Amino acid sequence: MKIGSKIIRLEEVDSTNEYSMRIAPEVPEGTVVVAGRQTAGKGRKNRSWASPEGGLWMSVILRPRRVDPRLVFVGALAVVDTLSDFGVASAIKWPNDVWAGGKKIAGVLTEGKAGQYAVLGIGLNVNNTVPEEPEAISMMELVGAKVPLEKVLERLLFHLDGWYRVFTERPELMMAKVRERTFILGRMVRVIQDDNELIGRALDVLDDGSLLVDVSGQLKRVVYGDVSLRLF
Ligand code: BT5
Repeated sequence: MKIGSKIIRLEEVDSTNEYSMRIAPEVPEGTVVVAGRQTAGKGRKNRSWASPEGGLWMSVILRPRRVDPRLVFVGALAVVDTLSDFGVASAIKWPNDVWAGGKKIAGVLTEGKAGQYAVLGIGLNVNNTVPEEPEAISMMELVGAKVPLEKVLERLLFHLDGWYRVFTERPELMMAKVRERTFILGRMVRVIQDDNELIGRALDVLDDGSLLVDVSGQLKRVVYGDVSLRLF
């Protein structure tokens, strides 16, 4: 299985994740869906994801052996490596964002049906801007010129394929890299999960993907999920 050996290209779609879930039962593993724009791009908890022309909006259909929330890091690491190929320094904001230049440049959304398929969706701001999101930034804004979108996709697929292999075979190695690439460690964070909120210092990303936070001397493990994280 190679990620991207089959690519479905759409000019416009509601959401590449939604589309991928519709076709997942009938396509080979590693199939990629990429769209020029999304009319209903989504983040977690049905937050909306701005997906105008010029960005990279894509999903890959996978059939992992078991449900593993760490799949999200395959996407985040692949984005960081791709950006580095274009001279853009970035880092992971646990759990599912990639930040560059102090702003959010990409988001990862994993979904799926246990035992059947998983969809790994990535939104990366390339030649688009997101004027309605003050915290968003794009490659074009950072590089100061347009970036060849097709090359970005090519590099992203290459890195996704590599990291997916590591995730499958040596997840602890992948987590070591996540730890290295996460910029929030050592910083004060506010973690919001449903009605719960905690404030503390982010200490570590554990091998199971959770975040270790020091809350006034008490160590708390925050499990990956629909967690929002604010920095101070
Ligand atoms: C995410 O959610 O960051 C996951 C985004 C995944 C998008 C991809 S695009 C391809 C695939 N198909 C889909 O429909 N989705 C995936 P979350 O952590 O919940 O963050 C969402 C928040 O990010 C929003 O509430 C906005 O504040 C902000 N946001 C929206 N659009 C953005 C953009 N283009 N760039 C940066 N931030 C954005």
